[in-house]
Amino acid sequence: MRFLSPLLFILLFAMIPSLHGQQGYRPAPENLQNREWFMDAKYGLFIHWGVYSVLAGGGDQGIAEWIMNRKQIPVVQYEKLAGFFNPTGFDPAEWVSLVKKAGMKYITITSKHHDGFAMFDSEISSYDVVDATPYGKDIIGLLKEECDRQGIRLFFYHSQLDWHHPDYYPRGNTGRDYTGRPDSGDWNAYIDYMNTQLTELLTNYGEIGGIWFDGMWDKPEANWRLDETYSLIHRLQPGALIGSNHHRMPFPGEDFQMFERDLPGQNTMGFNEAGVSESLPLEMCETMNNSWGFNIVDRDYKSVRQLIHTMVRAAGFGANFLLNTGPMPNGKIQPENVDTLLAIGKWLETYGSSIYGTRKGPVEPAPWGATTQKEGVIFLHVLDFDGDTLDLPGFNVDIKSAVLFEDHSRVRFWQNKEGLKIRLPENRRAIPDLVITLET
Ligand code: JFZ
Repeated sequence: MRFLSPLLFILLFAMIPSLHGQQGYRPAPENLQNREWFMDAKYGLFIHWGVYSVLAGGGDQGIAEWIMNRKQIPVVQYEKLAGFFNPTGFDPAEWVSLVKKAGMKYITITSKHHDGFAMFDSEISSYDVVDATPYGKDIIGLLKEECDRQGIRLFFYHSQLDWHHPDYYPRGNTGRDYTGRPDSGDWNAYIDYMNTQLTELLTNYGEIGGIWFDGMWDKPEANWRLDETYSLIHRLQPGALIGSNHHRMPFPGEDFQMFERDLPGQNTMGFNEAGVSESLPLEMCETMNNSWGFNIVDRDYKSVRQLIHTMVRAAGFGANFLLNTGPMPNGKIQPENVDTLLAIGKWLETYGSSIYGTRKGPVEPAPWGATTQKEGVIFLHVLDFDGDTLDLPGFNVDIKSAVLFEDHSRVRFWQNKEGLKIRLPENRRAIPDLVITLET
């Protein structure tokens, strides 16, 4: 044992960098600043857009950006989609203005999804929007310019999983034999390729918000060389925030933790089993129907009320809300989504100060609602509660006053060692969120 343990130690250490991110990472001051900005921002637009939008889900519910894999389309056939991608109606100014009206502070857009197609001008590949489509313009570049103009931060969703690249080999759980790729390939050449594309994204478009990784789950045991990738990003842009949708606790080098279609700590989806980081910013993503990319038959839209509730509950957990839309192949945002975004934006025009710049409140979100707080005030968000008196046992912050957020009218409350009781005003059924301001 005495001989074995140092050996084991060395072995383990040799493995750690590949498995566990950027060793010894210390976020730069601008990174820490951006984390605060991120937590204040609270609300962003997620955009899944690629050549798959042309197929619009193929008439099946629940298929969009996964259509290549779900319908087993070989690479040579799938590549033809690029020839049909001509979103002449794409107007970045229209998109970014919508984002602003929606009350959102940032955009996270797919620079590359699992299908491997780059929505930016890549030197290392011709499988990109500039080289392979009749449109021929750099979508990411155009959007970034407009974001800079209008003061919106841009993040890139970047898939580590790649169903197109031949060197993504040995293949993982998806994108397997149907793609028609050779049964050989150089994994390290693939990682080099990915890092080159990331370098392009981090050097050709000015300052970006960060990188939202996805796809490691396709090959959990592979050597993703995360240490190298994360170091590269933080070297090129120390302020860029890195997150990864690996459904595990954040690895060193990651700057925020994300939750897919679940509130932090909840697991209705079955894949959100990781815990919740106590030190990093959090973000929850959700989509407006059941698809990320554009699906023409998926009309299962969530209501404005439902989405406001999710945003408020996320804020009650201290998490951002990243709400997704899948633009159509003509370059337009689905009109139903535009309506929803504007309605939530209208709500935020009034209630935004109880969301933006807040941190999670003193009691955890519960079926009745959630709490948020900032300097000197706690916001009580009553979402689903029919009674007259809201009982909050365990609420132990001293309250000076309680008023209705809307009109500052007085709200009765009782407080003792056990907690807080609030008498709620009547006629509040139609309100998506009854906000009460507690002065501390
Ligand atoms: C991933 C992507 O596959 C999907 O297309 C979309 O971009 C979404 C935001 O992120 O979704 C996943 C990834 C992994 C699992 C589930 C959904 N998983 O491992 O269970």
